[in-house]
Amino acid sequence: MEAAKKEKISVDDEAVDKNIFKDCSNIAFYRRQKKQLSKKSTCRAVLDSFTTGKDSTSFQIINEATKIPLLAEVYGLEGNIFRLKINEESPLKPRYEVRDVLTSKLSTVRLISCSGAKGSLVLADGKGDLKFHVTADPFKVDLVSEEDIVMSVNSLGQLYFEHLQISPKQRATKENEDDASVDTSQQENQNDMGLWEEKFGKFVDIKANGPASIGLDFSLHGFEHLYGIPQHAESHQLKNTGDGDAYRLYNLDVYGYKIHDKMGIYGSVPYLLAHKLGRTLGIFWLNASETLVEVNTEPTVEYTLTQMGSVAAKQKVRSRADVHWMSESGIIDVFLLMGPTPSDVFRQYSHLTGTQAMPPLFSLGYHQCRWNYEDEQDVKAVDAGFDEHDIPYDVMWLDIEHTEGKRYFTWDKKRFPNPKRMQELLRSKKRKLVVISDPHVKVDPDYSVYAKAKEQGFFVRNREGGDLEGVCWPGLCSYLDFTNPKVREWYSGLFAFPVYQGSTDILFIWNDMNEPSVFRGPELTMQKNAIHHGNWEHRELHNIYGFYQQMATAEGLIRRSKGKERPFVLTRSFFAGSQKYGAVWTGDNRSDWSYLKISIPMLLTLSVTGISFCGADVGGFIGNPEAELLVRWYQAGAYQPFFRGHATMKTKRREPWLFGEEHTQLIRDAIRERYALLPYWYSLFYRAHKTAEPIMRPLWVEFPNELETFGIEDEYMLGSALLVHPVTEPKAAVVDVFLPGSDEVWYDSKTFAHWEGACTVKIPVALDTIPVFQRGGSVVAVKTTVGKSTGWMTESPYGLRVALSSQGSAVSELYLDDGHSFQYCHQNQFLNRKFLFCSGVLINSCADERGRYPSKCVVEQILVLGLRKQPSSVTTHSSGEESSHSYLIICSCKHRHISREEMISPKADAMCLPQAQLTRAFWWSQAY
Ligand code: NBV
Repeated sequence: MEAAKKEKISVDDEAVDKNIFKDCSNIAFYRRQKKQLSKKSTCRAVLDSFTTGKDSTSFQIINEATKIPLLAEVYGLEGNIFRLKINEESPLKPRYEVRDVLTSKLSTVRLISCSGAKGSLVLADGKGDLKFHVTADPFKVDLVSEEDIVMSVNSLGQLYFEHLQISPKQRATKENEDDASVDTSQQENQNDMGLWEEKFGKFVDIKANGPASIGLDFSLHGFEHLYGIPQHAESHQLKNTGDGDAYRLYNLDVYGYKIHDKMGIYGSVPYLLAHKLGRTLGIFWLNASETLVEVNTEPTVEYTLTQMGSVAAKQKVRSRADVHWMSESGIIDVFLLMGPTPSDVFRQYSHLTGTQAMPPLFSLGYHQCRWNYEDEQDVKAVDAGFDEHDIPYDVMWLDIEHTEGKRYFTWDKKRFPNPKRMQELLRSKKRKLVVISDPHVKVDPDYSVYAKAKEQGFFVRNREGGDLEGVCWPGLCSYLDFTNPKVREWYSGLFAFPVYQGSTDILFIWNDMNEPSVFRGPELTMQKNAIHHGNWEHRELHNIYGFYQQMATAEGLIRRSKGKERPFVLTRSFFAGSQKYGAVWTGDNRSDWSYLKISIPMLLTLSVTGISFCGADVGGFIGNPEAELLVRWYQAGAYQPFFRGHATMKTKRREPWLFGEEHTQLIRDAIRERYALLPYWYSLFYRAHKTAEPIMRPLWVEFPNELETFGIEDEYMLGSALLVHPVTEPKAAVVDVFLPGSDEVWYDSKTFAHWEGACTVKIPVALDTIPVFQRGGSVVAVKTTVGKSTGWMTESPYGLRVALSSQGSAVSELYLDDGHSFQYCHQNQFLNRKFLFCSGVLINSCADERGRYPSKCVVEQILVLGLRKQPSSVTTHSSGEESSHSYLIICSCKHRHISREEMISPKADAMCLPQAQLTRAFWWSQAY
């Protein structure tokens, strides 16, 4: 075991050894596709074969070289989505289709065929303006909206499908072999092309099913800006891929990953978004095998076409983005999300894969982690340190060393002799504990988890049929086969309180190493020919393995509470739809400014692909941050959805108070700022859960009609009200902040200085500055006092920060509930309030009549920014006990502009209500 640890962590300060991982040139299916596509053989759709069924329209596609028929199925889905499935018409055996990702409620719309020109067929849903236009020869599809071709499929002729074949060995023994069924081109250079066997270093991948790869191209007309396909340590906007430099989607454990690189790291969401003025699109490629994505954008060019007399006729060539998807196996199952707006695309994607789970409130607080907190005493001391230094925090984390020899679900008896006592201490502080649970299981017949899983055949198997064994933290391990529903059910049962000895209801879970990480495996992961439930090879589903572990864990936490409590599960590996099960973090980053900086685009990319609850290790996992970097990282992390400090075992201790009083104060301020904003965060999570709006939003999402925003990734919107521009450079004295929107007003959230939008402002920054700007037209709810943890703040009063638009109005919603149970959805126990400021009156009304929740909270402070006239009086009014409406009326008789000083000290102009009046204005608690 010690050897295993050394093997993994000896590289602490070294760059990633990229030779451990493949690049495109080492990937046989990539080489095969490239070679075959260069031959330009075409495909044609057989128009006579078109049949319309209840849900779909299907037709045959024939590749002119192989003559083997493919079957294409087209579905119209509710809400402007097309689904195109292409499979072999009669495969030798079934090909893998991803399960458990799509929500069960997908509703189809009947597509009707309209007449097309000769040699084509047009399908439309009869409702909208969208058409699915199939050209037969060569086969291509155009998606047409209002006579405009928005997207084409296979217009570059890259449809590629390797048909399953019998192996050369079987063929040799088979008499009367049928030559016609063999794609002879695929037999060429067998060794080099990795058809039945592929080598990488000392690893040999023997492929029982032979070559099975697929591919297809998409051209997006008028588009230059593409986003999505996490996870890469890369810019938010996708870059063009040169030769052999595709974005790789293959979940891998890459310790201290290199940044600005397209190699695959921990998770994969095969979903890409494209945006241009007037339209946003999505392409969701539902395939869980290794996938490569090539991207090529051609910007708009204007060129002189002809010389007619003295006048040169200019022609504008539209920009275009080409996207080429290639996967090692499975089928083509692609969803085309037609927008047209960014929020439409978010909603469409959530119809397919679900929305962000509503998290328990505590998980939005600050998390303190380290590999490792040594023992109960250490936990106690760190916990007390937060109180001594008056720093709020919610969750203490324990890494792998808390277990008995890395046997998850157990406790190291020396270090943690009494885990319940430790949890009671945390409970008394209204805090929680998160412990790690990895997917590998130590091979040890005396370890009950191992023994039971072994007995029931719950491990992934090797190609010989035995349990697969690999090396990980505990030494020799087997890996639970989470793709098997029975394994998931059993595993989720392990979290039951009587089964998981020493656990209590304040204990939550962290799934790590679930790519899965296998130390001596190819690319540090599981060999592709390992066998899963249903006899599927690991290659078919590699990218979804971690998804299934988080799914089973979340289910386990729900079950242990008899369905009452919301789970919290953090996962390192993920797939499309992981948002339904909890949070994701960006793995083993480094204590370096460049990693702080890249955390923003990495999180923005996760956010637009549905995973809103995401974060990066604050301080950087590997290395020792200097105080300035640590402070800046806390400031950035305070404004990112998942906020956890974490560090690897070789680093110096770095609890927030270990860097001198000045820095302690700065970190305290950053964390307190996070806690003050909790009502806003919680409301954003509710929106993400209900309507799929991302929480961290790239500027292009909020300002889709402003070209300047499309490439910005050093700042972002938190919801629609706050613009955050974290400082990510050392010794910064000033940051350039772009404030979008020509009709917007922006207020500095600390100084209240304001600017009109559509400009870049130079903001002077000191070490205590977190550049955050409130958008005019918004109301941000805060807590006016901060407690030791979220649990201490349930009854603390609210403040409202009303920032007026140029028209003098503002609006927003505030969501609240008990913060932990499912009562909000089962019993409507929630409150959703709307604040509207208009013509000097702030109206607080109910935004969702179904909700009921008794809250004792009062609003004790209202700050109005941007009043043009000084108020002469401020009164509150409630329309009676029974009513849920109340009003704050600001009367202005003197017509003059208010000075900045007056805004800053609101007492002078009565913008801040006296306590007595406000107590009468605690709308929600009066109403219920
Ligand atoms: O469990 C130890 C670490 C963990 O602290 C880290 O957050 C994970 O990303 N884990 C990886 C395994 C080993 C890292 C060398």
